Amino acid sequence: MDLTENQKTFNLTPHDFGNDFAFGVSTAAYQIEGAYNTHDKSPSIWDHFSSKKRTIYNNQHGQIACDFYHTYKEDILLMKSMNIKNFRFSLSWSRIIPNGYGHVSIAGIDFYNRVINFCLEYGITPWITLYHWDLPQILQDKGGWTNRAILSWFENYVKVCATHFGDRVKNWMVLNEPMVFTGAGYFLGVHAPGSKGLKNFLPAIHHATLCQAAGGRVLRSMVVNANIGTTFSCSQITPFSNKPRDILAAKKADALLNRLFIEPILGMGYPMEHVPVLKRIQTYIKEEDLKNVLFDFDFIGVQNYTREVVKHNFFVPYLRAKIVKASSRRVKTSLMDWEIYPPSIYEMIKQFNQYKEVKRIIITENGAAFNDNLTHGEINDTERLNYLQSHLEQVYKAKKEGLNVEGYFVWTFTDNFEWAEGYRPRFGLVYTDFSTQNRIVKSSGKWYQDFLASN
Ligand code: GCO
Repeated sequence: MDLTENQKTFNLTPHDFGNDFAFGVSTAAYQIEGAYNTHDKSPSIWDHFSSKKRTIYNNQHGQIACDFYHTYKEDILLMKSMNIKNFRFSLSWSRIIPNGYGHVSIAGIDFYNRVINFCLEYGITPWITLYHWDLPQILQDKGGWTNRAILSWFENYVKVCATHFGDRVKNWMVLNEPMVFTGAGYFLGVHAPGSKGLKNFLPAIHHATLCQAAGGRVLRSMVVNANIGTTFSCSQITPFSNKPRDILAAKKADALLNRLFIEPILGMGYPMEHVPVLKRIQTYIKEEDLKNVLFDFDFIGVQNYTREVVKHNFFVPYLRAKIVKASSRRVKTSLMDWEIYPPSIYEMIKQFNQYKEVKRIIITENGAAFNDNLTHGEINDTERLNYLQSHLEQVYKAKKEGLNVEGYFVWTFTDNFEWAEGYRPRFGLVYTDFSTQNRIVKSSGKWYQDFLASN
């Protein structure tokens, strides 16, 4: 493999990041497990949403995905062979409690016990995300995240998970990217459950904010020595120009995309000054909520992929701000049309370090999708290799400046179901041949393996 310029200059080892720095990989239940109706598992909102026509690229779905439900041992052994010591995965609520808040599935608990035990047997630390977007459809039929009852449903779900797994799992994340699952799923309608408008978005925001803290409290009360976090999607927001209205538009977008869920945790409330429409959340706020949205997380998961360039646009309701697509800016992009802009991860580490109450920051997702071509049984994914190395260099820059960052998890291990885009975007360090379920370690995966072994 010809080394690119970037590879010739990349000379970091894990040692440079400090002994307590956690390197790993991140995945999510609906994107990898398959076994969508095995035993008594009930449909999730993604099973339901992807069963409808034209919601997912080429009408694809996660009924099989990477078949991790059946291949978990092989995949974990492959991680072991790649020197990966930290594995982030999520639990499927509808596999564990099929009716959402009652009967606990023996088969569901057994599956995750087998995954956890196999990880521990091979010296891999499990990092569990409780909610990565796959709400039981049966709860969505009762309003899902727009129904305040989700607070008790979610607390019960977390208690069940803590009861069964808390003796062996110490690293937990409560929610994955609430901005995305409320925005795409309850405002734009482009993700499950496909709801739209403020009447769904605003209650979903508040109930997710309540649940991220409530989930933390349940874990704190039930799991000894728990390391409790929650995760946020975040991108550096750059104004399109120095015009005051573009600078204001960028501030509005930053408030909505980067601050909306972290600041209530810290007692700062919702960032209404730049997004006045958020004042309408008052409708859903009860007196006790003001303290119940607070929680002292042990770490915050920062999930960064790109940056956004934003300009004023009068015609965009509520925000008057619009993202300027990367493809129209003639910049390097990934297959998702996301600009490849490594300094964004540095800027986000810096921005989240400004919240003095945040104890630790872990990059719980970073990665990129490219066209991965299988050539003579190999995938020479140089673009992904350069992406990962250049982003790690930015993380190191932050670390060297004394900023708080204590981990880096690559999104993702194997190519998997990329939500509305289906299987077209491949993010994996490992290639998934979905027709055979064979795994082929890509050049980026081989590099990560060597990097993790180097010191
Ligand atoms: C997210 C999700 C992942 C995605 C990944 C690539 O951050 O949106 O956590 O499930 O697959 O980010 O888009």
